[in-house]
Amino acid sequence: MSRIVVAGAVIDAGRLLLAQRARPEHLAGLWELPGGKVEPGETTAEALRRELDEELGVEVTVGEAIGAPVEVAAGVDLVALRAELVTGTPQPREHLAIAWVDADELAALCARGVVVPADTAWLPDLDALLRGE
Ligand code: DCM
Repeated sequence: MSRIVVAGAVIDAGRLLLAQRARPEHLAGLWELPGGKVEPGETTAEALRRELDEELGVEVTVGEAIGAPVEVAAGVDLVALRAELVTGTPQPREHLAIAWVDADELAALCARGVVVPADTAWLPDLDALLRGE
């Protein structure tokens, strides 16, 4: 059975929320769209709301999917969903840091190779959203 990992594209005032991974070793220090594994019985939206509450201490509303799912491991698909902050200011409870980036900053981070590889697949979609197209 395939497992789903959900990641959130939280956009506020033309900036995207990125979080810097603390683990595992091969991903530590890289920036990602925050999220995590969908547990049995959860929808992807429910899982994203839970993960962003646990990891960042924020409440979000979840919107549509962004881009296409990415297979991050055998039988593990990563999906990105739009999200908007409802309450709270993101705090890096499980990450090394958080950052709000505009379209140019996101492109620069991807070009420097400091974004989690799977997440770079969504760069065109995120770029369009951040530029308001
Ligand atoms: N993952 C990813 N990009 C994200 C979130 C997660 O590539 N934005 C990957 C990293 C792990 C797996 O999904 O291989 C599970 O994520 P986590 O360790 O955060 O539960």
